[in-house]
Amino acid sequence: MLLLAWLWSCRVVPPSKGRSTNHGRLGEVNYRGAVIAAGVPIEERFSRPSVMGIVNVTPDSFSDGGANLDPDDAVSTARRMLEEGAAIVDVGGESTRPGATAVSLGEELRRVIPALEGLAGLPVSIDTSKADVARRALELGAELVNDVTALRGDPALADVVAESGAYLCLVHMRGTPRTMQTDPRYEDVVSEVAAFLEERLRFAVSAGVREERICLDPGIGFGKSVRHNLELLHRLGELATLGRPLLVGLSRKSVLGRVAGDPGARTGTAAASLGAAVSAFERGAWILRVHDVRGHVEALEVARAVAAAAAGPRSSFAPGSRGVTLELRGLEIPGRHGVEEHELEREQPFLYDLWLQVSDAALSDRIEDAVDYRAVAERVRAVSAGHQYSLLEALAAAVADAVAAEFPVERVRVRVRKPRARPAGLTLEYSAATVERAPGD
Ligand code: HH2
Repeated sequence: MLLLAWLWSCRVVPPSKGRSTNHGRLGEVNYRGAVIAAGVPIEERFSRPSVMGIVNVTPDSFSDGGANLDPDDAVSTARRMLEEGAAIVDVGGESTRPGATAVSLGEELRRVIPALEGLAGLPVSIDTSKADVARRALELGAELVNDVTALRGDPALADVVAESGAYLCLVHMRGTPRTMQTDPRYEDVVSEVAAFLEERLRFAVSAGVREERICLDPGIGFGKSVRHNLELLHRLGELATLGRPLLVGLSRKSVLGRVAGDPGARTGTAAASLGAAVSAFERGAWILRVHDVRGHVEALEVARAVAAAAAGPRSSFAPGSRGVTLELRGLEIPGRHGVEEHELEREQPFLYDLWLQVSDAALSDRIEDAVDYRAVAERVRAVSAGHQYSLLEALAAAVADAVAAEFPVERVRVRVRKPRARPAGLTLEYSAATVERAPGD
């Protein structure tokens, strides 16, 4: 059972396509159903970072309201965004700016359908909380449903997404657009947003949406003060540990104008948006939802190249690196490691996560070119059983040393987690140590 669960969690991440967006692949793939049917995980469909262009077919969106209300304008804006390097365009017919009032189903359909028809065959996301709008958009070729209510708005939406096999973005929002900015308070905004997204992720999966189709979004500006938004960005890495790609929408939002010194700002500039997007990317964002596509594509391309170069040979797991990464996640092996007396006496579960970077030879699809997962798991068990380690880092290093020395990997990263650690009588979700090794280190 353990082996089955573990094998299921093994994922192969193909080499990056080099550019920061993959709209270039459009010529080769018919997105109207083909990708959905093929079941490509969202992290393979979108390389990191990817840009999502915003096309609001609304009269009242906080920044581009009215600019794309005419379907012809919406279509030409979307086409331009795709030409400029957006991986997808997000078409919405209802503003969710603070204070916005809801629009009827009929009105939302009237706004978005002509635009979606004009974009047939192009990569489109539908920004809606309504099942009927999503259904119609998916029929017209949309491949992603971007729901700012995270499946809490319309009870029928989960089924529509699950049945279609579409990608799904779950967004954190406190309250509704009408009320969300009235004195938002959190004890710890990051852990509360993380707990919410984790719960919505579980809900979506239980409703039949495949986890690998889902991305998560902290919902910048959705029921958050300036400080909350900045803290969420600063600690974005903590949300990345939920294991799903992060979509982040900062573009032109008021937080940027307020940081720039105007306490009453309702928008931020394009330049501030670029800076914020790069910062979000560096902290783990995968897809950036933006109005100004060309600038973001260029800025993020530079940020990606810097991240890849800075990684150098010591950390080839950086975004954009080439090669194949195999992931073995959540391998559970009981052990007696720790500094406390009781830890040495009583077994407790340890979770091992391994990232194995292997050469492109593994793409040959020949078993003899592959790494034998079962043998790796056996080796981890043997290292764990062979010695009682006081410290997680020593245990992680011993596993990494063994795997780097004995398997055909170019690099290995090992994380050892101890769930429900209790330092000083406080409960942690887990404590962990991570070690990277290459053969010969
Ligand atoms: N922000 C807005 C709308 N949809 N979706 C996701 N996933 N993430 C976001 O941050 C997000 C979103 C609000 O921005 P915008 O669409 O530009 O404005 P409006 O809601 O006024 O149309």
